[in-house]
Amino acid sequence: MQKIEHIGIAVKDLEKSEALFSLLFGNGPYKREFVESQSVNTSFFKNGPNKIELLQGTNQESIISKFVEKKGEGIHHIAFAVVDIKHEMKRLQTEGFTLLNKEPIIGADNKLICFLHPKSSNGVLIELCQDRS
Ligand code: CMX
Repeated sequence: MQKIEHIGIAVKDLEKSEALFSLLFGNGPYKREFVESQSVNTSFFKNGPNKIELLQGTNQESIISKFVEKKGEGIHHIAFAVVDIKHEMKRLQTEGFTLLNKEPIIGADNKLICFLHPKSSNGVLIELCQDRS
């Protein structure tokens, strides 16, 4: 497990939040992406070495829409970079963490990803990210 790759923030209105975070960082997003597998529209910001992903659900059934409905806007997950996602998935499963994906899936920003259930990690939704390029 390596550095924090990004922090995901669930929002209601991506355009409004893009404007807000652009003011916060003094920079606009460097990328917008629709992630079909997750039913989300995303917007990525870089601030120094840090990366922030804003997420808005694309329909009512989206995990992000449900999260915002239940808990309100805010930090949704912390993603960690990994070199070999399959190896990390095996290791973490052996250590007792609950994996939400049996196999890595394709996520935003050209990554292979896997989530750990927050109930197995002290209430924090953790994402593993491996570069695809
Ligand atoms: N962080 C911490 N806890 C969370 C959470 C989150 N992001 N989302 C849900 N929970 C908690 C809830 O508070 C709830 O806890 P209680 O039982 O104590 O109330 C419990 O998990 C179950 O929550 P739920 O609302 O019933 O939601 P589900 O069980 O249907 O789904 C989860 C929860 C984690 C399995 C689901 O969100 C998931 O599969 N996440 C992984 C995929 C994902 O998050 N995709 C969106 C991001 C995509 C991207 O980054 O591109």
